[in-house]
Amino acid sequence: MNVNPNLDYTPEVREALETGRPVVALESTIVSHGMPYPQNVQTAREVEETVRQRGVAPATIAVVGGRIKVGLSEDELEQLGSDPSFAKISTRDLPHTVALGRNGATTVASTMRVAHLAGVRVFATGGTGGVHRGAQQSMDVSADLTELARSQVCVVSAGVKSILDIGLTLEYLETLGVPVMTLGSATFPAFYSRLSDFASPLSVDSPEQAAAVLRAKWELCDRGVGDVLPGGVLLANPIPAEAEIAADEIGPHIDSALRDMQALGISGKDTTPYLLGRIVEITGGRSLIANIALVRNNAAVAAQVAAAYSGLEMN
Ligand code: PSU
Ligand code: MN
Repeated sequence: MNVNPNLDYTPEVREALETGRPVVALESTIVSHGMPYPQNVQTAREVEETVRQRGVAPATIAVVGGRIKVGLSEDELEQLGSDPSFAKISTRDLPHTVALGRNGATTVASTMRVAHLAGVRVFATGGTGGVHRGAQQSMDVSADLTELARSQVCVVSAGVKSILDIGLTLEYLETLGVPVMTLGSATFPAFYSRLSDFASPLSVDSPEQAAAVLRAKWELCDRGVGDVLPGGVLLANPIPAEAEIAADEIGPHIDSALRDMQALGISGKDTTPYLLGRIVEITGGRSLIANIALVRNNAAVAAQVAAAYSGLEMN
């Protein structure tokens, strides 16, 4: 177990890591900046329970008072969901948040980095960041993508939202050498919708197959002489059919949220939180119901992948 002096583990996560039981990492920006209170805290608790029910320890990751938490207490989870002093922090922000003793909610990128440090190999989220529409001008490409090329973590997500340019996001991941595979489908999913307009670069039929790919990937990164080239894997998991909002229905709402954002002059790291909140408003809360369903579904799959991977690791 990694004894990095900046990391604090909950007893549950510490015990799991010490005894080789599987662990699933969970991000915290989705709680603080991705959903309204109190549904955010309730969802975070349900997601942790979903993971536990499969015999896997949940590690929700955030920075509290400069300490990097690998697993949160009940009180910390409540604080994360309700206290506006939790800034959205990506990988670049981690050192500053730690050194100045601040509170931070970790994005997919920074959660991956912490999971990597802690030796947690599987991570569940809702949707990952990607190449933003108009990135040819703005150069707005999420650090989630570059982190996928570095940290040794499998991210389970429902694909990327069409607030992003899905085609360019897939191109970028190809350039970075990140395996992108969809569970049980040949088509890459678009978060609220099971189908995007893009074929998935790879697919797998089961969590066990996904775990086998992780093992092969990481075996191929290690020359056995200490120079490891890790990097992650993106496992896309389509939203459950009963919760999906079809692409032609959500598409116009996303376009109108993007227009509102432009009119307000919002850019940079505020883009994603603004759009998520605005789409919930425009859909009268329907998108939030879909979001909660897909996060829980991703947590269930991540737990299965983590369990299968830890079985392979022991062989
Ligand atoms: N996409 C979603 N829901 C989210 C996010 C993205 O569908 O909650 C959050 C995640 O924390 C992700 C971050 O890591 O937004 C990406 O932000 P940016 O585009 O600024 O990199
Ligand atoms: Mn950005």
